[in-house]
Amino acid sequence: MNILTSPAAISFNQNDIQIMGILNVTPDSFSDGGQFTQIDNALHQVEIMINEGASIIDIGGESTRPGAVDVAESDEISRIIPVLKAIKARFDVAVSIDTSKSNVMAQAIEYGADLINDVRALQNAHCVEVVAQSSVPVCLMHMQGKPRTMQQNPHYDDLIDDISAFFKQRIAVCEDAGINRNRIILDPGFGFGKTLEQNYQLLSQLAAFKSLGLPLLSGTSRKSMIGNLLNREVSERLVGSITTALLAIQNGATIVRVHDVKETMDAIKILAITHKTTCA
Ligand code: 8Y7
Repeated sequence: MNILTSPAAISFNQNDIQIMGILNVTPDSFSDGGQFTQIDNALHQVEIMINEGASIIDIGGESTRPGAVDVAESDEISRIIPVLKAIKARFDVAVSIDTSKSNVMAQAIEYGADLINDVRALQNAHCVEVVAQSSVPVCLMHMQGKPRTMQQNPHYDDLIDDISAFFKQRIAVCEDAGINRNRIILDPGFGFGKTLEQNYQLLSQLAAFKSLGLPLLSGTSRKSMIGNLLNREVSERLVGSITTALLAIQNGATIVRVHDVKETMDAIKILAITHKTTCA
């Protein structure tokens, strides 16, 4: 186990652990109140996360929390692209763009995005083609339903089998379009159409997806699966976030998407040394 810190590209080596720091540029983001909408604030926040050990910064312009409404493409572009440009001009860090819209993907790729992070796994129109025409890696996340209604009674015949089948189908679509397997990262999508029990089953059985042979990304930071289990407000979910991140890594995740980079890094360093590690 080797902890990659910046500068770094996205690593596909199963021994490399990477922290993806969340930078939200949506005005209605539920956990930072949209306070980083200004570019200067965004850059400041990015610099802190890099210094704390994030090697990937994830920028999102659309809130996908349960109940969230759709954001216009032009709004997403005007939120994301200036921040992407500013980060790439200033820092040597991999930038991930959290979007499901093909035109946002295309512009982001043009301005140097290092990863497309799509919670809809490239299912929207033209997304597969846009990514195929580039050489950028993509994270395919599983979601059941749509953000507005996904937490209303999610159902699976078999949670792990159903999500595995979804991954296989999306990988096949990508490969057919010319996206090589070695550009694909998988994410089971904690909180996206899953009950509390299903989220914790996923966390404990994450290793089941390793048989697909692709890197696994896990995003549990500050989510309801923590709040609802522990009865904690968003601001009180740090311990739960770190604990779930660590469990995800122990169960096979190599990238963790987090708000609290410094604290997560402390925990990962302790995990890594027990795996006889050199920390980068
Ligand atoms: C995830 C994500 C969100 C996740 C990946 C939140 C954009 C909700 N969650 N992307 N995005 N995985 N890959 O609470 O779990 O951060 S948004």
